[in-house]
Amino acid sequence: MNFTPNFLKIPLIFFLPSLFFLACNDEKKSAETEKPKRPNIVFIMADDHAEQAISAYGHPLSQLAPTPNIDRIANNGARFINNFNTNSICGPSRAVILTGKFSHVNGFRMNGEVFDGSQPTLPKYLKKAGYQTAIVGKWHLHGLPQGFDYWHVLNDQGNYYNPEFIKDQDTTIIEGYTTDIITEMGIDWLSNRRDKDEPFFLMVHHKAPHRNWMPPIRHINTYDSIKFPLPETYFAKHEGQVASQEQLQTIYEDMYEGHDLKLTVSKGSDSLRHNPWTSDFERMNPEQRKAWNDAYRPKNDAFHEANLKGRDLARWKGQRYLRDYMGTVQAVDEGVGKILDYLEENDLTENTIIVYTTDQGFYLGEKGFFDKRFMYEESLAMPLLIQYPPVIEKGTKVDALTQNLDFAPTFLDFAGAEIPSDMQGKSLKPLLTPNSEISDEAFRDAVYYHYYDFPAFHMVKRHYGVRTERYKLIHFYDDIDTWELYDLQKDPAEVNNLYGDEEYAEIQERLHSKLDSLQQVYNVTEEEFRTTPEEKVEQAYRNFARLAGEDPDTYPEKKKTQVD
Ligand code: SGN
Ligand code: CA
Repeated sequence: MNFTPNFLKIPLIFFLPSLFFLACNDEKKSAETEKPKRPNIVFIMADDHAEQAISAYGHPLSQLAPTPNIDRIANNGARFINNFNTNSICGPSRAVILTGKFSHVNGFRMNGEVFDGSQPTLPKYLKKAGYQTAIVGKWHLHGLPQGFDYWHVLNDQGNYYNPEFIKDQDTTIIEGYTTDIITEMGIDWLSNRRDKDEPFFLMVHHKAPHRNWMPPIRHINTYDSIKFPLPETYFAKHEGQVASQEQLQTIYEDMYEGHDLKLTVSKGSDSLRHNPWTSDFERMNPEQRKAWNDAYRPKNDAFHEANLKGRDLARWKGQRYLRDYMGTVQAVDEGVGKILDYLEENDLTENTIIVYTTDQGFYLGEKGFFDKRFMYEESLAMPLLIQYPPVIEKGTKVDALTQNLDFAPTFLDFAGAEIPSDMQGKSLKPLLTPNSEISDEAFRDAVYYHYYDFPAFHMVKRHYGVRTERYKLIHFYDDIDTWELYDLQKDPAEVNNLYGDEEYAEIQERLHSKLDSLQQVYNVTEEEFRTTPEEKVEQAYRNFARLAGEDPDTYPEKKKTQVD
């Protein structure tokens, strides 16, 4: 007997091959889902964004100018509170991030050098691991980006208004405000330019809040009524700190009143006082320029009427600086919010590592300073926030001593790629994984630092040193030879140089030997301590005097007087 009714016979024969294919397909699918999921990585980096100006870090300044969107990353993931750079200056920090190697190994020691783009880098390794790679915004390594499937970068430092961007071999001016343009470029790549089936690595590099702190029109007046607290060390005398006495980055002595502080020549006028690089303002279109002048004119007029002198004038400059700086930060925060929203709306949040950081720390008036470069805390610290919901618990705080050196190994680790043995950093993944075998204390007992960019802008002497959880030892060399030692627990503002203090003799010795051993571990050779010929130092001072509109014969001497 045939139990199969005739009407079913034909269709069954007809469908058999398709059923077979379906079964195979299912098998293929399950094999695919078993493949480790490679997370996407969105790396957002600002330029010169101090921890003091990110509200997730809790500093009083930032509470008056909060960054709610950047804080979303901290709340959803981890906040590193002891993350440092290895060389506090833009290009070198970027080179360290790309290579996972110190400046003396990747070869990019100071701004103005050309990065050897042929060397292995993070984007190249990620590409090999199957990632699509892209960078938009500030590059500043001279030479064109390599290892990226897509890049569209600012020409050199870039400008705040209507900046020039380079893509392939073309340089074009893009109308608008830099931070907004860079955010849009990032979102455009995410939505229109990538292959949606592959994991991706996107670097969004902002220019802001870099000098000369020009806020977008919508934030020109945002902080007018806020009185930011100036640091206790605003009028520091730098006793026992020779390099600090000789720097040229004191807000009330070295800022250009036009270029930096947007001060006009007189009441009622819109012409700026000392303004060595006119193109920052001249490149605005008439509409931007009008909105700008209308906003600054009444504030500048009030300044002229007040006729401030001495410390009052110095304090006024500090306020103007902080208000402008925070205005540029607001646009960065809004941009971060847009990218986070985009990722959420497109179901990308679960499988994307989102990072917020900056190329180095920055002074917001501590010791009277702006800029960075020094191995002191404000400049050495690098904010670092990371979210990745499948692994990192919300509100994680990492105390370990970490560095930008660790970024490349960390991303490769999360991507499931091998970490090359010549990378000098360590993956941060264990610090982010709950109940992992490594404690914050065991991760690293000291960080090594070396700054080379002298003579250059701001005249910060060459120096290197070591920082442990509690102490810091620094050697300034080149045209000086001085050591500094700080007890960060007792003196977080680093105003008491304890080098040579009997009470600290043993600690000093321990730090010296730690420094020696780190130099050995990281292959630092004698070659690193070559000094600059005297005539070059002298020439650089004279050039900066000219730039500042000062008399080259007396400029360095001026540094010895403080506002009293
Ligand atoms: C510019 C700035 C300096 C700053 C360097 C390096 N002057 O030259 O104040 O230290 O960049 O900054 S500016 O008035 O032209 O902006 S870095 O972040 O790129 O290293
Ligand atoms: Ca920078």
